[in-house]
Amino acid sequence: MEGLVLKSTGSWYEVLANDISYTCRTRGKLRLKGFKTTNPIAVGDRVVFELEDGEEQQGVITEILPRENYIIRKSIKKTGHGHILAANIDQAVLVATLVFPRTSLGFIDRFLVAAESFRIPQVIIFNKIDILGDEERQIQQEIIAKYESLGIKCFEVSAKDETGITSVKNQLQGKMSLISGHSGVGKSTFLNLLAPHIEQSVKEVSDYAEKGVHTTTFAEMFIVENETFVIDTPGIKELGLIDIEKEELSDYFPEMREISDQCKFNNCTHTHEPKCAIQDAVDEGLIHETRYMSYLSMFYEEDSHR
Ligand SMILES: Nc1nc2c(ncn2[C@@H]2O[C@H](COP(=O)(O)OP(=O)(O)O)[C@@H](O)[C@H]2O)c(=O)[nH]1
Ligand SMILES: [Mg+2]
Ligand SMILES: [Zn+2]
Repeated sequence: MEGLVLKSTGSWYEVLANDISYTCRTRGKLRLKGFKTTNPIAVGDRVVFELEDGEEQQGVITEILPRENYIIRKSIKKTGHGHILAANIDQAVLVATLVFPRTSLGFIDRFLVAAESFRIPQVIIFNKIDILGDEERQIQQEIIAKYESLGIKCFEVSAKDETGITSVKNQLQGKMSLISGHSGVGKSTFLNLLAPHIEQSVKEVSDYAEKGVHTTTFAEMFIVENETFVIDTPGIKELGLIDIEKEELSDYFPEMREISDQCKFNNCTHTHEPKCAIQDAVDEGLIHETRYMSYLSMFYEEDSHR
């Protein structure tokens, strides 16, 4: 049988096949070629499994089907190994808020760059528009115009009074989406609205302020409806920028990638070099200054801070 991994604990997996959920384990060593990972199978993997003798809902995974993409970070436990967080993601969705809490542009760019490095299309949902004043709404629309010019779909919603939810539903329909964002932006409220059966616990923002508590600690997939899945991730750290080399960073800023071959030096880092197409584009207003600032901030970041 073929199925989709909804949950992975490391020792057993929840696999969905024909609307039925099976508890599966693996037998022996199961690995995709060329991979050194601490976990062979991740949420989102499509697998082949067979039922255990005499069992109706317990199986053994025998094969992992090739992945469209996957999100990996360096393993903290085993050097030279990766840890796969999720596989086969159709889109990475960031839930952001202009206020309460404020999602910084630097944080948004980090998320976009990480997703871009895994070749996953990005979507931004700006939540809590019900509490924005006119001026804030204006600022938000300018931010949206900026990201939409980069080809990123943006939505303005209020999970509280259910404004703008239908268009987001359409965007998620039939896809496997990874949902991320700071604690308190309203991810759980939003997921509950999409699929009340998910029953995520909603926490007051002030509850988090104490210690940055996370209610979700590992990636888990939820079925919104037939063929529509969301994976709730604990946060941006889970996406991680750890594996991006400085030299390739500008490749993950689409507007920089487009013109970097016009720099005078082919090893241009776009930080101080003369005749740099990217620095020129910033000066001319063709590349947004905040995007370039995000680039510099990621570029100069010490490895230990990543
Ligand atoms: N005003 C307003 N509050 C919201 C909205 N969405 C969520 N909240 C509130 O924000 C707080 C955090 O929500 P929660 O869903 O737990 O955020 P999560 O940490 O991202 O899962 C809760 O008090 C929610 O009631 C919204 O659209 N407008
Ligand atoms: Mg939550
Ligand atoms: Zn350059």
